[in-house]
Amino acid sequence: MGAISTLPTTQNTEPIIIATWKNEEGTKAGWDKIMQTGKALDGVEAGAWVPEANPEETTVGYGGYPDRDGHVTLDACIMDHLGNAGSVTFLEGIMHPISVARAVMEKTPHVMLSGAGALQFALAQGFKQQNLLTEKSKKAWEAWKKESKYETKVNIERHDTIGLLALGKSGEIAGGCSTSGMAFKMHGRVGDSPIIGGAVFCDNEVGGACATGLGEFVMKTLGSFLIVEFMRQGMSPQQACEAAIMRIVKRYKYQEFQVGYLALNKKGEYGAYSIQKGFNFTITKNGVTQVIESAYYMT
Ligand code: SD4
Repeated sequence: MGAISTLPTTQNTEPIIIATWKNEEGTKAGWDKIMQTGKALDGVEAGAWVPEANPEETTVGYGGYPDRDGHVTLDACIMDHLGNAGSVTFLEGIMHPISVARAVMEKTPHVMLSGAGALQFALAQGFKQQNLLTEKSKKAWEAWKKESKYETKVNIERHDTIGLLALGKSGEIAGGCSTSGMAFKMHGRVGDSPIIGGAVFCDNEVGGACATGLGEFVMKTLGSFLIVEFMRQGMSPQQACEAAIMRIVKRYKYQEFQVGYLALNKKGEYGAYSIQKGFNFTITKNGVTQVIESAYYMT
């Protein structure tokens, strides 16, 4: 099943930003920010802001589909080249959870704040509280409630959780992720997206990785950490993504769901791999933005 394929790579340390799915506006915004401040971390944050603020985007931030009780609950995390990390889980009413995660990283001695405590912290930091449930997402939830069917199969379909990796002007790595999680999830469910080592991991000696898809399987295999460790052992970003997907495929016998990984090493080489067809990613380098289809396991 699934031939291993190699993606084009670069050998330089020019800035670069890559994101899960088709996120051209996000990577362009991130690229512009890196050009302005030089910093990968700023690029990651600016890149996540775009889908977070887009009401048409139903898997991230404002306009995200709610949980089964009608609450839009957000997960996000961010990690810098020094190994600092911040994350928020189960956060309601704040449009830019990536920035709250960054504030957790920069302004508290902690890594993760959750739920009411994360909201309290965000408000104290000056973030504004607002209703994130749009009419469109409310209607989708009301339609879903008629059957209330919870199927992980849905994750094979296209999603847009944004995971980002960037190299800044000094060649330093940063990563981040932001999502409203699985549509119509159980109230209180937290996915992989705020888990450092799950949806995002960076090590400035090696590179970084990020994830999208059914978070339960990313969490159970600590996918992004695994990919970075595979790269440390000498694998290319592509090989490392493939090995991390194979870890899931071999360990869990069924594959009726989607997981997609991205990896970027310090040379600016990148890779992507998913379980199912349909995963793609966006890259901006040298100011040029491209959407690329990922190789995948299930044929
Ligand atoms: C989650 N990983 O909450 C997220 C979902 C996702 O695109 O990636 N959707 O499990």
